[in-house]
Amino acid sequence: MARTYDSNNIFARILRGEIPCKKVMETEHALAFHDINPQAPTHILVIPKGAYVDMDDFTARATEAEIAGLFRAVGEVARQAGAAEPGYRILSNCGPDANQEVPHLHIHVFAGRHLGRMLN
Ligand code: IU
Repeated sequence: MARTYDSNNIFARILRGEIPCKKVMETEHALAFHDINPQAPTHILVIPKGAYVDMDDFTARATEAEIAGLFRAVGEVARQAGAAEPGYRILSNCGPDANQEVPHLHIHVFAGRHLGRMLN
């Protein structure tokens, strides 16, 4: 069953402007900002503006425009970071087994070093 959205989670508060972030890009459907605890030289989080807990929730309820908007933003963020070449990794933790920390969908964009086979 889908998890309930907590509108006081930290990323919801960032979206409402209650907490600052190091913004990278903002579009109609997405906000991108630097991760506070970067795991690579480039570590950016891209989040939908809508209230979605995780990828499961997003892919079940989001509109086509929201889905396209989020993924366009991910690609754009990576290009702007100069990461399209030599490459980057995207990752989204969904739920407790994936150790999802913040219950608002976020896509990690890692770049700027050789990333090995997996990040955990
Ligand atoms: P996770 O996929 O839910 O495990 O990742 C949450 C990320 O959010 C993690 O990389 C944190 O460093 C990051 N983060 C942040 O950028 N700003 C914050 O205020 C908090 C977490 I709390």
